[in-house]
Amino acid sequence: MTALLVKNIGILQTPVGSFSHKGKAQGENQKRKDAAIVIENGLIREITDGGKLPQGAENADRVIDAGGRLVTPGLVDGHTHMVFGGYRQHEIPMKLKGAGYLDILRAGGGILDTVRKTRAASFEELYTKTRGFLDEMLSFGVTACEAKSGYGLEAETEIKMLQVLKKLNEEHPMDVVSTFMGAHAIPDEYKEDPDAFIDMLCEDVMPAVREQNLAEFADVFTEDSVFNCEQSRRYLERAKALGFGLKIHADEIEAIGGSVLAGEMGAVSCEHLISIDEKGLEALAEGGVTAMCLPATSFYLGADFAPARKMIEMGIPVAAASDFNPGSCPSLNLQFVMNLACIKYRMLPEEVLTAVTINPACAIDRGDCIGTLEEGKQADLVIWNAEDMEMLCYRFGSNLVKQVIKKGEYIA
Ligand code: IZC
Ligand code: ZN
Repeated sequence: MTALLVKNIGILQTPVGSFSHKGKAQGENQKRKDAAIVIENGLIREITDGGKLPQGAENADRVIDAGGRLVTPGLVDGHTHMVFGGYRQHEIPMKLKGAGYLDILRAGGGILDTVRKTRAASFEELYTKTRGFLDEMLSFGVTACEAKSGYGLEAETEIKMLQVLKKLNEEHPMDVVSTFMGAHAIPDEYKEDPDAFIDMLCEDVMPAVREQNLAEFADVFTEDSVFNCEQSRRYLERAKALGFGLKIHADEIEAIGGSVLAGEMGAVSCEHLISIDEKGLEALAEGGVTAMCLPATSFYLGADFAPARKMIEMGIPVAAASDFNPGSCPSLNLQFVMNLACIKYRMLPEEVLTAVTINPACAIDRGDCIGTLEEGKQADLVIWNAEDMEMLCYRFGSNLVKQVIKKGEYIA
C-alpha cells in the first residue's frame, strides 16, 4: 500500500455530496483552510485542515507540497465530440461572410463534412488524434469527460468511434464516458427520408452499440433542419427501452420543443439551451434535468448565452462543458468555459465550480466516485497556480494548472 500526502493546501474548495446541486446549493462549496489530503490506492483516505496533518501522514511514501495554493476536484467536461476526422477551419471565411451554422450544414458542409472525414479515417488515426486531445484536456485540469459518437451516421463508423473511446478509457488516465449520438445529422443517403434514418438507427445501430456495451447514454440533435420532436422522441424511446441514459441537444438555435421533451422523458441532461423558452425551463425544473450549458460555443458562434442565472433561480442544476468539436467549438479549454460562465452567465465562482465538477459528474453517472473531494472518493484533484476560485474565474487565456493528480497518481 502506497500513500501520497498533499500538504500545505491554502484553500481546499469543493462541493459536497454525490448528487447534482441546484438552486442555492449550486453555490455552496466547502472551503477548508491549511488543508492536507492523504491518498491511498487511488482514493482519498483523509482530509484535514487548520494545519493539522492526517493520521499516519509521516509514513506517506510521497509528499507533494501545494505551497499554499488552491486545490479543487479535477474538472469534469460533461459534453464533447472529441473523436473526428479532419478539422473545419475552412469554414471560417464562410462564417465571416455571413453563413450561419445551419446554412453550412444545409449546404452539405458542417457536421456532414466531418462525417466524410471520419468515415475515411482509420481506427489508429482517430485513436492517436483523440489521445492527443485527452492529454491536452488533462493538462488543463480535466480528469473525466464525456464523449459522443455521431460523425459516422452508419453502424461501422459509429462503432469505430465508440471503440476508440473504449480503448482510450482503458489505456489513458482520463475517465471517458461514452454517448451514442447516431442522430447527429441526416446523412446524404437519407436526405429524402429522415424517418427511415431514425428507423435504421433504432433497429440496427443502437441495439449493436448496446450489445457491445459501447455507450451508456444516447443523444439526439433536436433542431430545426435536423431532427424534429417526433423523430427525437422515437429515437429516445428506443434508447430508453434498451437501457441508455438520455441526453438531448435542444434549443441551440431555435426552441422547437427539445427541452420540453427532455423534461417529459426524464433525460439526465439537456444540452445548449441558448434559445430555451419558459415552457422548456419549467420542463427541465420539473424533470430534474441538468442544463448542460456550453458557453464557449456561444462565444465561437457569436450567439446569445443560455440563461444560466435564471436556471439556477428556477432550481435547475447547471453544468458547464466545452462542447469540444471541430465545428462550433474548436477548444477543449474548460478553464475558459469557467471564465465565460462567470462573466457571461454571471455565475459566482462557487456556482461555477459546481458546474464543472459534481453536476457534470452526475450527468455522466459518476457522482458517487468523482466530482467532489471527500473521503472515499477517487483522488482526482488539481493544484492551481491560484490562491482562490476568484482568481480562477478572473484570469483568462492562461493555463493556471500547477499539478494534476489522477487516481492518486501525479500526472502533469
Ligand atoms: O460538428 O458541428 N452542435 N453538433 C451540434 C455539433 C455542434 C458538432 C459539430
Ligand atoms: Zn454537442
